[in-house]
Amino acid sequence: MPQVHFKENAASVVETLPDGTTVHRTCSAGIGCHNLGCGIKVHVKDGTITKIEGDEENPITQGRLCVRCLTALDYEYHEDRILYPMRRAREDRGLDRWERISWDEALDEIITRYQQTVEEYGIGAVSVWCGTGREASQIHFQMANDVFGTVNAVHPNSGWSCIVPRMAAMLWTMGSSYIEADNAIGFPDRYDDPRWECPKHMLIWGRDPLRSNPDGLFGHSIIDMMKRGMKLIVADPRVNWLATRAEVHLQLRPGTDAALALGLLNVVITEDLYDHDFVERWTYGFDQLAERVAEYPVDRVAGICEVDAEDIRTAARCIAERPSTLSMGLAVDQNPNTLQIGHALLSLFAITGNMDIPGGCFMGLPPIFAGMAENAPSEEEAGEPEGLAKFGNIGVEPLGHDRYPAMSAIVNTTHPDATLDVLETDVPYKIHFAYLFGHNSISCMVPQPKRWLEAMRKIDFVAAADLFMTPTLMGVADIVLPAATFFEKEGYVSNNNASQPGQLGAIIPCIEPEGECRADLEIMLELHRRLYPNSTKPGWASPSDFIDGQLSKMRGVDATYDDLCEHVVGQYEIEYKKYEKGLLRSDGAPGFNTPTGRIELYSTVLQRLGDDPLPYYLEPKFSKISRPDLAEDYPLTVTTGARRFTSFHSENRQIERLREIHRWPTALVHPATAQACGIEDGAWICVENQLGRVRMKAQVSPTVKEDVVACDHGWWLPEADAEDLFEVFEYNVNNLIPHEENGPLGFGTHYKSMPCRISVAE
Ligand SMILES: Nc1nc2c(c(=O)[nH]1)N[C@H]1C(S)=C(S)[C@@H](COP(=O)(O)OP(=O)(O)OC[C@H]3O[C@@H](n4cnc5c(=O)[nH]c(N)nc54)[C@H](O)[C@@H]3O)O[C@H]1N2
Ligand SMILES: Nc1nc2c(c(=O)[nH]1)N[C@H]1C(S)=C(S)[C@@H](COP(=O)(O)OP(=O)(O)OC[C@H]3O[C@@H](n4cnc5c(=O)[nH]c(N)nc54)[C@H](O)[C@@H]3O)O[C@H]1N2
Ligand code: SF4
Ligand SMILES: [Mo]
Repeated sequence: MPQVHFKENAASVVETLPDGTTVHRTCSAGIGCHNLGCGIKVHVKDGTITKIEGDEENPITQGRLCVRCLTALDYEYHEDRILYPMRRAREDRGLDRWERISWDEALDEIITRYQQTVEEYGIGAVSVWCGTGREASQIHFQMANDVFGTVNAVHPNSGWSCIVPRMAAMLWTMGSSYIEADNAIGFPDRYDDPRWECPKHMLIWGRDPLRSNPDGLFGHSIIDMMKRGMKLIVADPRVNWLATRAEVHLQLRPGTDAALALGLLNVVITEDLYDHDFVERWTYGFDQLAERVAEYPVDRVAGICEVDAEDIRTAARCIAERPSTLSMGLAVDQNPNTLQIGHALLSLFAITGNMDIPGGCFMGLPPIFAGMAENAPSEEEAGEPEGLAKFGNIGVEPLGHDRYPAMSAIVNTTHPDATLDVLETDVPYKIHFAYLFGHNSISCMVPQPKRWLEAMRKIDFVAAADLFMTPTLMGVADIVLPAATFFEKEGYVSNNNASQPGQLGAIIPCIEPEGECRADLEIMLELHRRLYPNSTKPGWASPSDFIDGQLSKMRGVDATYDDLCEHVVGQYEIEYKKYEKGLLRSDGAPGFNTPTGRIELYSTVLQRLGDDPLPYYLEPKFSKISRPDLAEDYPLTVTTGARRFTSFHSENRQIERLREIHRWPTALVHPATAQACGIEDGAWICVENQLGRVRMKAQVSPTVKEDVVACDHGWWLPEADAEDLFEVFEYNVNNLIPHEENGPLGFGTHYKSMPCRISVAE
């Protein structure tokens, strides 16, 4: 069992400078980022932050910070921050008619409306919404259950197209939690540890970690490993910085990922480059996989993906050299073919013997993520959720799970797309109450945002907590609560909610909250206190109390919040070849945590869930091949959402220093295409398809394929008229993305491959 270990502090947690300034070491989390825990030093003078710098004592981030953390001061003290609870009449939704109220008034109203809803319509009418990766998302599922007593936790990202499909593929075919490229994250001396080996190659697939630092893989660790000799293979329709340094850049047609992955498998098998011993001892279904991949010869795949056949062969040969590692990104999820892309890529690294070896693909214990039943603490350990117990709806499924039962096996939210159907039709019942935190659906998360806005407006009462007024809050909220930043609250960070061991860090408050801001956790504890005044449940008295409870449920963690604060950050010990040692299965036997005990190249789980047990390719539903009729009007392909350094989804648009770097929503257009359409660099253009249109600034650049347009996501203009919802529908690229075009089991959608045309905007 990997344990968390702490390095003795070389620097004190709080240092006082001669002028009285105190310098606080803490972990950065969740304003303008996920809860990632980059080491940060905060200079405070007379209760005000004066300077921010990287914490070189942090063994993982070693002093590096991105531009969003470096400008966090501008965020903290921005004049637009919401500082007090506010209310507006229901008929004023969309209008800038807020009145300041007290916390008591706000909480009383939320509770009254909640209780009325439950009394009149039953607990099913209550919903709790959350976005990505902040403190709110750490506690989302539990608070929906424990405080609000509902199973209808909503995360409306179409097809749950963010990390969950990857996790499903990892869990169902490999029996593992998040499988990440081994970047020596758990060794105190990192890359110098003799147990670690530098990967020969890293395959980076639909991910841009230099900009995104996604869940557990910091971009800087890729650079560190490149300095030690690691070479890159990049599969991406765009030439990003890493692709310019790659041995092979597979510049595939958007959405054709599964075909490419099957082509790589084809080379490895036909050229006999696989690890026979590993395949024999540890995998299930190799012959069936070999038969399936025979349907994807390299020349066919090269045609589908518009990639050079020789490049596919070279890439496969590189990956077969051990150790090699895989970094899969969001493009894997944002595709209805998602489970098959994941399955094929993981199988590729499994049969080449790259799983769970030094410098290979690091496997994790089964996840404590999203309330997964198998790994959740027993009811006895956790205590019964008060809310659920009160309404006796334990076992009741979240909305949409009747149509997409596979969702229940991986995540405890409603099915995202089915949620819109329910809101629009009131079938099987109407939602009357919503609490939103850390979530900006209308600017960012949902496709067809106008439909969602209209549907959310049908909800009788909406309360929401955020740091800034957003198009979503302006559009639908009745009560707004001011949320605190990580400078102002207690908390913790852990990679992927501890499903993939990495670091565990403390969020240590260093200033008093601005105005009357409160942490999401504090707000939940207060609501719990008011709703269940007689509760004796341990862990609900204070944030640190609650965090202690969370930590005590984590495997390999024997620390309290105070212990964490003393050291700021801890690392998980790394253990390789866990499958040989009985460390991956709940029964302690050697092997993998799958029904056959082996890595399932032929997945008995997918078969049971009703999908093909072997990976296969699905042509994108609206592509020029599937829909030549659409291609006549919309000959180009739009891919969306490649991350920018200067924003986190819809956040940070208020920060002038960041807007100076990247001011407008931008579309990358190839020079040949720009010329054909009469578009000049920097021109405002209209990007449109059969579903809608959006305005973007053209950046004419040879970094995209000739017939591909790559658009920013998450745009709105805080400087625009609030009552025009900050012009969100002018600039939100999700106008072009379809509702409910998910894969067979309900996962993935077309955020990264839709048809479009472009023209100079009027
Ligand atoms: N700065 C910043 N960092 C972030 C975020 C942010 O908004 N801003 N968001 C966070 C979140 S929630 C997430 S999920 C992660 C995601 O972060 P990543 O996994 O890095 O994902 P993206 O940036 O969406 O896209 C990565 C790459 O996929 C490429 N791509 C586009 N279409 C396709 C395709 O069809 N196939 C393939 N193979 N590649 C394609 C893009 O060109 C891009 O280079 O980032 C997190 N980090
Ligand atoms: N076209 C397209 N659309 C996409 C994507 C794409 O690649 N392309 N990416 C998708 C992905 S992967 C994701 S995860 C979603 C993200 O979708 P969302 O999670 O809805 O997006 P955010 O903009 O991060 O919204 C978070 C909101 O929470 C607020 N906030 C920040 N910190 C806190 C906090 O501590 N407490 C509270 N209460 N509020 C806080 C922010 O101000 C912001 O308004 O977007 C998806 N949308
Ligand atoms: S990844 Fe960048 S923005 Fe995010 S916490 Fe780390 S330094 Fe800050
Ligand atoms: Mo995401």
